[in-house]
Amino acid sequence: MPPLSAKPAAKAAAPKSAAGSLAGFCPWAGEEGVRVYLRPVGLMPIAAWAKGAAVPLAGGRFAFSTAELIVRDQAARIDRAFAPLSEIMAWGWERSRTVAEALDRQLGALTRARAPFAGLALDRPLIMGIVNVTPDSFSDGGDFLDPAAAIAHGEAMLAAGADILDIGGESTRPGAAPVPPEEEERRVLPVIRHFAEKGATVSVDTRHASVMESAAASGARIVNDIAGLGDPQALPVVARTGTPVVVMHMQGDPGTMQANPTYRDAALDVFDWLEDRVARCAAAGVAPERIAVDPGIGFGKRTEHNLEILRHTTLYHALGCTVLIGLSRKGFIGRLSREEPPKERLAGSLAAGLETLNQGAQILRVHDVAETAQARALWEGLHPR
Ligand code: HH2
Repeated sequence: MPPLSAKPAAKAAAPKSAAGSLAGFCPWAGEEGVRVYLRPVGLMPIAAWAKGAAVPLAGGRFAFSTAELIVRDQAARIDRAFAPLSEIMAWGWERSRTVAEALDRQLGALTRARAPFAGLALDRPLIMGIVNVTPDSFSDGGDFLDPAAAIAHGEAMLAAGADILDIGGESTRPGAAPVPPEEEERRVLPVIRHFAEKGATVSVDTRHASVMESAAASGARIVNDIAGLGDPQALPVVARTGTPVVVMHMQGDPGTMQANPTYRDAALDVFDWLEDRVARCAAAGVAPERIAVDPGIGFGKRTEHNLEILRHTTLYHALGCTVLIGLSRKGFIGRLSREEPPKERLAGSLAAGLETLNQGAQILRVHDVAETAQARALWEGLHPR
């Protein structure tokens, strides 16, 4: 092994430029249609910010001074480099004003402190407990179809530390058949009313605008839409009711999404798609503070797509919204392990969930609230504010 002080040869020959090691990086970055992305890496404790060594990540417990700079065009070209932020910003100005401004916008969104989401402070990771009032959900179908069972389950989740209850009446597992909105309402509204009357923060897990509207009227404070506001009436309903919204990415629809999902680059394609949805929301008067973005683990994604997206969790903070991750008990956990059935995927769910917390994710959507709350307590102890 060379001595630690040995300097790489390339460093001695680096050209004199404020962009340092990036001086010759990606000469085509200023061309029309090229996109740049910033993925914070090497996260440090937030105390590094007070010491002036780094900038804060989304107002949370981490700070960063280095990022992966990713540049790609509309075709197949993609370049990646790791560098200090100061070099990345200098490089941007050396390429073009448009590149520099795009980087500046992303850095602003990455570092901005986050307002509360649906009235809930984001000073600790939030736990969204899943209440599936369905006969056929992939991991607990039929367990809570009866409203009394769903209510008892939600009560137990609140007692165990859930910050939000996500109540859904349609399974979206791969191959699931759609449920008519009237049936969905029949399943979820009594449960939503019960928890709203208790003052709990309730989200409705639906892709149907009519269900969003009736759920909001019944006290749901958040709309969670796996179709990313695909129903043409969904965005108008969200804008009109003033409800905060979870915008999730899905490729295709549940019936066919796992047939042959393809991406140029999964993490970046999902980023672009979410960015477009956030822009559409802004145009309709729904500000980023009212939006949680979710890359949609398992929705039209193979195992390697899911892993690539999870590795890039910090990238999504550049959208300027809350970041929500739902990976609890999902199929890729079994595929990476020993093909355990869904109810035996808790350890993998916690391991991957903690990995996303280590990248600043603000909300975890989970089936196992008590166990996640214990993991969060440990995580909070290890990462003081
Ligand atoms: N995953 C499921 C359902 N809704 N919403 C968001 N925002 N993110 C997710 O990852 C997500 C979601 C699937 O999980 P589950 O509800 O347990 O299963 P099913 O759809 O079979 O009811």
